[in-house]
Amino acid sequence: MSKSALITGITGQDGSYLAELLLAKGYEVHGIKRRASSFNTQRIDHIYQDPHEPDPKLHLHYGDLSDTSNLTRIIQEVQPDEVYNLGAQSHVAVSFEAPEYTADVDGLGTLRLLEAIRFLGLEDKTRFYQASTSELYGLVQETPQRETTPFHPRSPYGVAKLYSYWITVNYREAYGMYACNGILFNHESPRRGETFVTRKITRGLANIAQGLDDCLHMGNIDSLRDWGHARDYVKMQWLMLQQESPEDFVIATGKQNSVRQFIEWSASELGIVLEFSGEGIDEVAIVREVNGDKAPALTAGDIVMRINPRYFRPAEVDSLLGDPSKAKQKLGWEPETTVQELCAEMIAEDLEIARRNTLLKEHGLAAPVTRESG
Ligand code: NDP
Ligand code: GDR
Repeated sequence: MSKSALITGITGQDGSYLAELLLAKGYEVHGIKRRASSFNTQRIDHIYQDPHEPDPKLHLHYGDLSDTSNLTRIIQEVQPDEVYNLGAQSHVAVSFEAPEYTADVDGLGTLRLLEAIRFLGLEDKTRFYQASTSELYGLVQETPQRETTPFHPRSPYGVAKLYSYWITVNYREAYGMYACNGILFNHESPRRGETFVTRKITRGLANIAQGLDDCLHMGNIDSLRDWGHARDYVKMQWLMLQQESPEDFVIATGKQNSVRQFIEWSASELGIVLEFSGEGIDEVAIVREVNGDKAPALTAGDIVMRINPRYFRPAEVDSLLGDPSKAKQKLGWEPETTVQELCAEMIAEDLEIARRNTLLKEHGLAAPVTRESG
């Protein structure tokens, strides 16, 4: 009998990679998707299986983490061996604008799932993975951050995730459930949402290089992050549920870089040599050289990045660096992709999209390239 898994957030970056992984392992995969007024399944369209065909292995259910009865009904129907709680309002800056919604979905949503498992008497059968985050460390108390580092979240998102972290530990301790937290540091991919910083940069610069946009407007480019590839990280999510007993793990690369560095790498992948000039909110990135044919719209002297206070957060997490020693030792974790390889992959895909849009534009067919804020 194949195992069954339920993924909340299956339409997101991680959900799509995890669904691919579990299908390849022979799982029957169930995912919760939100009702939206337009299609929101682009990231999983390539693995979609027609429910009208016999014996599909991928099933989508309408649902929402704010809806207890809906979650309970889905878990009752699916009787999953594993639940991966990846669904969340996952944007830190947005959480300052929608703190109550974020608390409901990212905090109480986790409780609703755990309580549904318990209420249905599945606590011995169903294993539970909680998508915890390096944002728990916030104002860091120790560098690098490990499983034992104290938490000090700095956003409504971080605080909501803190509740989820502890309620997961609590259900493990109180009811003996196999429930664990993956404390994952930032992980990116070509499927990353367009308003997270790496994708904003790769998509923005690719568009600028092709003449579809003129300038990136950025926030705190001195911010330091430990970036890995989402495809590598979902393997650890699965592995955490395959251990003899449930434990919490930090997943990170152990390497740190600045947002400014990520901008430089992205430009360099496009054949652009950048120079940063000015200080604080007056800092700009100027094109010094253009090599190759990837940036036909640019010439030396063009300004491609400016700082805009709009993208500063009321409270910032300045520096994160993970220590993945425990995962290395117990899960055999080795990140397979370096941050430069990640950046190259993201630029390659965003350049391809920008070139397609340019071609459409030349034929009077282009959909406008949306400038996402965030
Ligand atoms: P995404 O933002 O790409 O995906 C979030 C998913 O959650 C989407 O499928 C979204 O649906 C869904 N969702 C949002 N609100 C609700 C809701 N009310 N009810 C049900 N589903 C909802 O995030 P990632 O894939 O990057 O991250 C996955 C999880 O891991 C998140 O919980 C995130 O907080 C956490 N995390 C992420 C890290 C990262 O660097 N990526 C690091 C550490 C933790 P829709 O597509 O309709 O918007
Ligand atoms: P983060 O990711 O807040 O770490 O949360 P994000 O990519 O949004 O920001 C990283 C850093 O870059 C700085 N920054 C900007 N960020 C955005 N989005 N837009 C900008 O213009 C900009 N300029 C500078 C930010 O201030 C920040 O310091 C992500 C999410 O995936 C969470 O769900 C997850 O829990 C954590 O990673 C780990």
